[in-house]
Parts: sequence; structure tokens; C-alpha cells
Amino acid sequence: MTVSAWYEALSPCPAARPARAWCDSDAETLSLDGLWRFRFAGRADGPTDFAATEFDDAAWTDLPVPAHWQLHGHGAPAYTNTRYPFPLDPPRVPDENPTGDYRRVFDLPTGWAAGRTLLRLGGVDSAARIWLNGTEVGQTTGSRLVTEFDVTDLLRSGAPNVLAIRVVQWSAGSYLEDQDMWWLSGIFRGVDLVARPAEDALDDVTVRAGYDHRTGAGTLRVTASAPARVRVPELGVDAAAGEFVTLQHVEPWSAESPRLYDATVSSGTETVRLRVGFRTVAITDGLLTVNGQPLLFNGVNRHEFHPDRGRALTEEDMLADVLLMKQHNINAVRTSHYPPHPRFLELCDEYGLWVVDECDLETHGFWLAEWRGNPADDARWEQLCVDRMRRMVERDKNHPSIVLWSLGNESGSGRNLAAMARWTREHDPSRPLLYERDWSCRDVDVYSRMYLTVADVEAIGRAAEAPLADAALDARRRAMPFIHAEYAHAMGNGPGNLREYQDLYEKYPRLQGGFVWEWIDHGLRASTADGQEFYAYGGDFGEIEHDGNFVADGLLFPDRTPSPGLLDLKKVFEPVRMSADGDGLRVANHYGVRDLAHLEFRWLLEADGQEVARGVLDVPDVTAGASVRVTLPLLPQTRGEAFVTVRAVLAADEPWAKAGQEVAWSQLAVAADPIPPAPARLRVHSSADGIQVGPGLFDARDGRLRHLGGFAVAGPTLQVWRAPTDNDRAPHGEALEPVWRSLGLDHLRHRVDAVEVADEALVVRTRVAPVGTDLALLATYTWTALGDDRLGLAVAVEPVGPWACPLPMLGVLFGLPDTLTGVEWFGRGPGESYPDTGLANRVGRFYRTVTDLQTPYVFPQENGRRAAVRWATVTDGQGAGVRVSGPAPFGLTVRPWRTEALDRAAHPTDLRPDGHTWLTLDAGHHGIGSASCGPGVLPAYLLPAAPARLDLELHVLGQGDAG
Ligand code: IPT
Repeated sequence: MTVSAWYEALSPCPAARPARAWCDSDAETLSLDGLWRFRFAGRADGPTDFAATEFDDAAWTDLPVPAHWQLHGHGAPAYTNTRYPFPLDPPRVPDENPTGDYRRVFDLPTGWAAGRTLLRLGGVDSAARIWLNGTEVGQTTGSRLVTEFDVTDLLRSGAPNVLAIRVVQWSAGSYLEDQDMWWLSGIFRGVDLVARPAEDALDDVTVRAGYDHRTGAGTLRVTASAPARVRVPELGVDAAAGEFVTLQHVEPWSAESPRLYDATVSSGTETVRLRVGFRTVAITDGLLTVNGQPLLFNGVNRHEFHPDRGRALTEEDMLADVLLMKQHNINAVRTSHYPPHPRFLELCDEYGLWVVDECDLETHGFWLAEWRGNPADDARWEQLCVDRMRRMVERDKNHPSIVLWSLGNESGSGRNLAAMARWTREHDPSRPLLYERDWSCRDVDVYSRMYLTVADVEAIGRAAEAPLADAALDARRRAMPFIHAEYAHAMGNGPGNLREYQDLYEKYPRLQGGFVWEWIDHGLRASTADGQEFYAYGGDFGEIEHDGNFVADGLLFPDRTPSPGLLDLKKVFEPVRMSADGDGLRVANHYGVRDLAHLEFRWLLEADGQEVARGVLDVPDVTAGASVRVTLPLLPQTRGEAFVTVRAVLAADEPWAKAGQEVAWSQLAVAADPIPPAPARLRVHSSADGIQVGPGLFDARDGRLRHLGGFAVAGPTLQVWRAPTDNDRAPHGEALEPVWRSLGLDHLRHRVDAVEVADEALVVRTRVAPVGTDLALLATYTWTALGDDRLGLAVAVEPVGPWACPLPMLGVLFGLPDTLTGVEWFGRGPGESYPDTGLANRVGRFYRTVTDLQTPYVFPQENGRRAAVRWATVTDGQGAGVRVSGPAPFGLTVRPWRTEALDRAAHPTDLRPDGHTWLTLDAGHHGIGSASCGPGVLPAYLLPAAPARLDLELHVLGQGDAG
């Protein structure tokens, strides 16, 4: 006998009601969210006696609904990227199948006025079997989709009702849900009873609202499942459902200007409220347009995630995402890789975001079996696949924000994708289709790919991509618009070279933008034995199979604070571009439809980072796509290096931000710093204590600096190592970390070859080299006394031998006392910058504590470098410390621990201040790139082993504490 269970069935539940739109109806609903009774088991085949009304669940525990049981102490979260955490034997799943039994007792409110009553489950991961008052109602499949049942005949009024649900973690559906995220189970979206009127119920309502950009006319057709009147008071519409209404003039909906009209559909027994947005999506002449305007997606891929709640988001979480996106110049979101909570889509309609709504389908792990048995290409799975598409499209069809449907993610190619596309074209011809993985584009309307190099994207922009074998398909694809479904993998420090991609999207019409991977780090809040909080990633819950911190690859940290990558993205996505134009300013409007009347242009003149003057620029109105030259006011004379910073800020509150919110900025250099005359050099003295060069006391034996004024100093030592970034480690790209480590760059040998004392200089010659090779870096330190409190240092580095790889970085490291805790600098800031990141940072004067200079990546790695620094001070609370400056800008990194400790740490809580303030001054870093999943560092941002110089001046401030 074959034991096959209900959750291994290959058909959608026959008892479920047909999919329909998510409607805001005046018919009553009763939320069953809250605390339920719960029992956890390791297998799914336990007795189902708990479904009986009289069952005694006193021994059970409480669990909130909606929630994931793993985040409430039952079972454990597990993370895999592509590999299924069970054997591939579709549709069978393991006997070890974590199972949650749920019970909820409720009373129908008095006067529950329902002809029929539906039980609606918003999302259950992954399959459930449901009983009401002891009778089986049906089953669910499709974790991120709604299932409804008619429970009218089972409900009791006047006596408590008992709802019992068995949820299994693994089901046939799990084979279709191999998204790169935590495996988290349970009833994670709301459960409701939904009243339906006995007659003329508006179970389903479909809105088609188009806009003719040539005439400004709107078209509206609302169909309903019962005879009804459609009313849009603002437009004077009062029509029968099904009637086609033409409106002389409407304001169109767009992500920039999300105009919605309140409408109602009334059948006499029920009224459904709608928010109608008029817009027409089309592919015209190879371009994806809305209202005749080609789109440029400045987008992100968004998973639903919260560090405590997993995918069970609250409305506040969803609103936070939308507001953060709007505030960071993001205009589009791909709902990777499943339909989100419907409330999120309402927020996208309201605040304005273009949406690619993606089906809950991913079979990625079959690549490990060379796609043998891929459910997306197996006829037995067709019904389940099409069911998922149908349920998404029916639920979400009325959202103006959704402009593309996506068939799913990473499911190879195959017949069921074609069947899903067929069904969709038939039922919603108003939106084009996207699916990234079938590169033939057989079933879709737009060409899309992920993680392409800049060169490959450019080739597509020029329609010069490598051809498909099938000439007809190739010609069809070559005429399609291109969307970069995933790019700029935002894992850890990075992503690099965002600008290069954006420049291409803006240059070639065919390139209609893309979606950065991904919105948020999926780090789960956890704490160490001694109570320090950190964010857990794959492996932290004892998983045998896992993909480590690949789950933490977002633009937001898990607690939704923006990472440096998000700030860079905001800069790259600016809808207004400002640049020097002679002695004026060119202001270019990059919006699709908006003019610039909502912005105020504030200017600020700073010299050496200090304010000299400010004002507001008079910018004439500039229509979308146009630009204008603006004269700058006559600026006062300044001393030192001066910049004018112009900031375009919101002139008045918008729904998504307050007046004053910065939208775009630019900085114009107005005066360079005059090079000061070289100071006279003082003499070098040798004594029994060592060699004295100005404020510096050196060890005569090894030429190392021991004291700077009263401060004990360790170093300097030549520094080439950096704690590898996720992009250096590159789990899915070209990894430099193993190259660097095998070369021994993480444990170089330092030798002092000569300590030469001259009248006016101390010269220390060193040879720094990896073990077991003849490669080396010759570093020569020339120290001069520029005063009693000022020490000059010139570091010259000469590589020896055929260095075949770039260096991680090149600089010198000083250990200072940890009483120096404050850092002020004049350079780029306030955030971190590497050669191909840090676009968000402007030149200015900034202050941070050493603690606040660290960027808390979920997985510790190189971070916190400030670039283009002209001078910096590292001081204690009393102003004593060290000032560093140089004739040329340098990189500055200040840490309370060594690079080696950062390199060893697995979580930020592993890092402990070691009693020093470690100061690294660098001549360069290797770029960042995005090889954690995608291309490496572009040639312009490599750091080759080449002759280099670093000229510095160390100035002792206040009185150092001897010691
Ligand atoms: C791609 C996936 O679509 C996405 O879900 C995520 O896993 C991303 O990569 C990496 O974080 S697939 C990739 C292995 C090319």
C-alpha cells in the first residue's frame, strides 16, 4: 500500500471558493486573529480528534495568529537559498513534517447578517486541513494566496463555534515554494469570517480604468458578479455595472502622481468601495509605456520581512516599507517572489509605486538535479501552477499600481509556465507578462534577466545581445523592452557601481530600469547567552543544510534602518539632476510626468566645511524631461576649500514625507585650498630614549613610532588586508577572498631593513611580504619634524615581483590610546565610501564617535571607511588628540578593534574593543562590486599593486597623557 497524504495531492482544493478580488465591502467581517490554542508535533499523521468540538485543549499552549510558529519557540527557522531541505521526490515529502494543530473558539456576533458566510485564510504556510464544529471544511495549498470556504451550513449561532486547523510545514506546494528565504510556517496572514448577502452579493468586482494620453479621456468599466450601480461622485459617474463609460477628462494615475478616485459599486444588498486609478499599460514600439510614457523602473525586490515576525507583517511594517521606498527615490517594486499581503498593494496604489506582482512559484532547487522532474514542466503539476496564477490575478487585478504580472521566479522553463501565461492573457489582457528565467521569452512580453554585467546590459541596450538559436524567437525578443529583474546584489558592504547601471538605463530607451536585489536583510533577532542582541542568519538555528548569511542581502538592515547602499541608491535614483553649467547650475527634470514646482532649491556655501552663506535659488518651472540653466547668486569671498551645495527639498508636505525632505543634491567646487608653503624642518635628535623627530619618539632599533607627544603609539604598520566583504567572499561570483588568503595577504611578514637618521629626516625602510613567495612591498617611511607638535610622514610603496591580483587596500595603521573616542573630519561623509560606493556622501565637516563610525553589517566585514579626507582629528573629551592631514585627500578608517578581529567575527557581538583606537590612513581600497551574486569590480575601481605614496602630517593636539 502506498501511503500518500492529503498534503501531497496534486490538485487545488476542490472545496475552496473560486478566486475573486480582494474587496473592501460594507458586508460584515469578523476577524479571528488573536491568540489561538496550539499544539506542535514533529509529524503530520497524528490523530485528528482535536477537530471535535468537545476536544479538551487545556494541555495545549497559546500561539498568536497571524504568526510563524518557529518564531514562537516551536521548531526552528531554517534558511536555504536554492537547495530544498528535503529529498527531491515530488510530490512526496518527508515523514518528519513539522505540524501545528490550531484551535479557536468563537461566537458569531449577535445579528450576524449573512446569507452565506465565508471563512477566509489570507495565507497559510504551507498547507492546511480545516474543520468547523467537527466537520471537515477543506484544505489549502499556496502559502502566499487567499483561500476561502463557504461555511454557512456549519456555523452555529447562539453556541460557540470551534475552528480547528492542522497546518503542515511540508506539502506538495513546498516544491513550488523554494524561494531564497527562511522556511517559516503557520497561519501567517489573517483569518476572517466574511458575510455575504443572501441575494445580489458582490462576490467579485473587476475594474478596468484606462487613460488616453492623447485626449486626456478616461474609460471605465466595472463588472460585478451581481447587478449593481457604479458611482464615481467626483466624476459624476452613475452607471450600471458592466457599462462602458467614457469620461472627457480625468487625471491619470502614475507612481509619481497617484491620483485615485473614490468609487462605489452597490447592488442594493452590498456596497464595495473602490479606489480607481486611470492608466493604460501598453508595449508600443518595443517600449513598456503607461499612459503613453515609457517607464523607467527605479526599483527594488521586496520580500516580506520583519526580524521578529518573519513574513507576518503588520500594516505599520508595510507602510514603513512604502514610505522608506518613496523617501529614497524608489519608484517601483517587484514583489519577489510571491504576492504580498493585499494591504501592501493598496498602499502602493495610494502612495505611488509601480508594481510587478509575482506569482508564488519557484522551483529553483531542481537545478541541482539538472531540472529533472521540474514541476514547472510536468503536466501533472499544471493545475496547481495555473491555480496559483489565477488566485494572484483575481485577488490583485484591481490595483492600478500593478503594471506587470510575473509568472514566478527561478523555475526553469516549461509547459506549465506557458499554461499560466495563456490563462493570464485570456483573463487580463490589460497587463504584459514577465518571467525572468525563460530566456527565449516564449511566454512573456518583456525581456528580463538578472545580475548582468554592465557590458552585457549595454549590449542589450544597443539590441546587440547574443542571438537565440531560434530566429523567430530571437527577432521577437530583440524587439522587446528589457528589465533587469535583479541586479546590484546588496549583500553586506555595497553594492558597487550603481551609477554605471543607471547611466545605461537612462541612455538606452530599451533598458527600462530594474530592481535591486533586495529590499531588506532577513536577519532574525536573537541574543547571546549574556543577553546581547544580534541578527541570526542561516546556520544559527543549528541547520545542517544552510546558506549562511546569504539571507542578509538587503538595502535595509533587519530593523529597517537604511544601509549605506540604500543611501547610494537614493542618490543614483534622484529625479532631479544638478550639475555645473559654466558659472551657473543646470537643473534637469528626470521625472516621467511631474514638474518641479513641489521642490525648493536651497543652496549653502561652505568653506573648509563651515557655513559662509545660504539662500534659496529661484528655479523656473521645468516640465518632465526638460532642463534649465539657473544663475547662482554672487558669492562672498571665502578662504580655504569652498563648495556650494544645492539641495532640492520638498517645498510642502507630501503624503510620504514632510516639507524639507531632501530629494536630490549636488555640490559645486568654488574654490580650491591654496597649498601652504612647506614649513622649515627641525633637526632630528638621537638620545638614549630613542630618536626624537619633532613630537615623535622612535625606537632606534626598528624605527617604529613609540610616542607622539604624550600618546603611546603602536605602529605604523603597512596595511593591505581588509576583513573580506561579502562581495570579496562572493558565494555566487568571482571570489577574491580565497585568492588573497591563499597568497597570505591576511598574514604578511614585516621586516625592517634600515633605520637611517639624517639631519632633518628619519628614514625607515621595510619589506612587507607574504610567506612562501618572492612577492613583496617595499615600504619606506620618511619622517620629518615640522614643528614641536607636528610630524611629517611620507610613505612610499614599491611592489616587487609579478603581483597577479589586486590588493584589498593599501594604507598604514596606527594604534592610539582608546581615550581618543571622537573623530571629526573634513572630507566625504557622513557615511562610508569605497571607490565604487559612497555616492550619497558629500564633502563636508563631520563628527562621529568611534562607535558610530562602524557600520553594523549582519555579517562583520570591512566597513566604515571615510573617503577623500583632507584632515581629521581623533580626540578625547577634552580636545587632546591627534590631527592628521595631507596635501592630497586620503582614506580614513577608525575602529576600536583590529582588522583581524573583524575578519574572525561571525556576528557583531563577537567584536570587543581591545583597548586601542585603531587608525588606518589609506592611499586606496579595492572596489566593492557585487560579486556576492553577480559581477565583480569594474576595471576602473581595481587596486593594482603599483607604486604608491601617502603623504601625511600628524599634529599633536592638547596635552597627551604620557603612558
Ligand atoms: C537570485 C534569486 O532570484 C533571488 O531569489 C536571490 O536568491 C538572489 O539570486 C540572490 O540573493 S538567483 C541567483 C543564484 C542567480
